[in-house]
Amino acid sequence: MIDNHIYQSIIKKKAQGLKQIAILLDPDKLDKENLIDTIDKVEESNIDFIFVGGSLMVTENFDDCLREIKIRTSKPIVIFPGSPLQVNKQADAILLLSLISGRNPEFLIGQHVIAAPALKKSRLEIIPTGYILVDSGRQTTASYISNTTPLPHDKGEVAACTALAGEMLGLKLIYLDGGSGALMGVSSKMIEEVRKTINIPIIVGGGIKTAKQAEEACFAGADLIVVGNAFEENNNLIKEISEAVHQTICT
Ligand code: 1GP
Repeated sequence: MIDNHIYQSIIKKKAQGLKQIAILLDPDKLDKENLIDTIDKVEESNIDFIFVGGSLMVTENFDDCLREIKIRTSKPIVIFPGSPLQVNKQADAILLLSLISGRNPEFLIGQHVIAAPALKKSRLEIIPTGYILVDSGRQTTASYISNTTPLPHDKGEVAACTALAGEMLGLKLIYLDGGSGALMGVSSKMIEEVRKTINIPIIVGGGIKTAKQAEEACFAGADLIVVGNAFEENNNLIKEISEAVHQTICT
């Protein structure tokens, strides 16, 4: 798929003031039975996207996991890659992440150069995304692996300037992430400051465990919420949180 219809669908929903939600699946953490059960729950819910990825690839499940998801659902599959090894043409799109909160050239451009030929061949829809890792109260795998310092939790103005620079550089989405299993999610204040500063859609994830947290992030200006750990722990939350997100309309 080489058009940009997934990105356009996000833009369209944003223009209507509608909010969206993605479940994040980490193939390392799911055996086949769990995966099938989770996808059944996703099918019963109004989850908009299935994000697949992880900081590491400890198992060899990545390819099988994507195949299994594709068999069981027609929801769009978007790779949220931890490394160039996660480029896989079975998905529909990939977030091409530039870690703009960090100052490690490998994650700003180095890995992208390595991945570029495989990305081109994959024919995936490529969505250039400014990834802003926000301090969440403890070191996360993402900050450790990327060898970058997360943006301070209470520095909304730094997040806003970082996002603005990303937008000016032509990035299409900004992802504010506390990191997987964050103790504190990204604050509403930070989301609001970023929302006031940029026009492109904002993704928020990391540590969202309840419908209330998801709603607050939406009201603050998030366009797309990502939930991983909370759904892994209790997949009955998939329906509840996705309904809460869709009921949040901001104009
Ligand atoms: C992590 O934003 C994602 O990069 C999701 O985080 O697993 O904490 O929901 P959680």
